[in-house]
Amino acid sequence: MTYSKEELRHAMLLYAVTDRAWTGEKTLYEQVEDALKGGVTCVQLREKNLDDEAFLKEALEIGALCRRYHVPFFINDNVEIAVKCSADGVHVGQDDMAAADVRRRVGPDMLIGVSAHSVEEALLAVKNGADCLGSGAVFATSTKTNTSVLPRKTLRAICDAVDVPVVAIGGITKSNMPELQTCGADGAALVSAIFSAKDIEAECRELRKIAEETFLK
Ligand code: TZP
Ligand code: MG
Repeated sequence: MTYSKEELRHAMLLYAVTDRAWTGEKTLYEQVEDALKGGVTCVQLREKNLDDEAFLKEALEIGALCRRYHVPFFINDNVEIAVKCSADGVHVGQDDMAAADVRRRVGPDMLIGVSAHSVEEALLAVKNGADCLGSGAVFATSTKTNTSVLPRKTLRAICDAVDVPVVAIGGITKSNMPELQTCGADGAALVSAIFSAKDIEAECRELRKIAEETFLK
């Protein structure tokens, strides 16, 4: 599946980044399906501890699920897994493979997302082939340890500097999402607010409504 720039911008609206910390009663696959039913517009599979065989198996299954819902599917960090499961995209941080090397490895069609914490990082990522950016943490978070809060001014400057879609990430909840209204981002990426919810589908339905009010108006 290829996505136009406008489709990719829309995909940033409510972007679910997975975390298996809250699996148990349900599998990650079931949780992702609940999130899709609730209206998430993009899914990123983020696995920090799975071996490659288990990661690939899961990526193939969840990737197929996302395709059924016509929602773009990204793999976090692992370019080889992204290629093997024909993901729509791969998302890399500043400490992972540089965007230009990722582009050489994945070819012209796969979407590349890059984390950017400054205008310089954002411009370089786009120059090197990034299709979309993730910027944060916009609020304090305990989901990722090696991150600090990005000043709202910097987020605004990043969004102004690039013409690729930008998704805000980090500590976003239903109650603080509206604070992002004027930052220029195209949407919100969330981990714990989605995957720690008791009823993920209902939670995503509410988050989707707030995301539309925040980012589409
Ligand atoms: N990158 C910057 S903050 C973050 C990532 C992956 C974690 C976001 O998780 P949460 O639970 O939505 O704060
Ligand atoms: Mg990373």
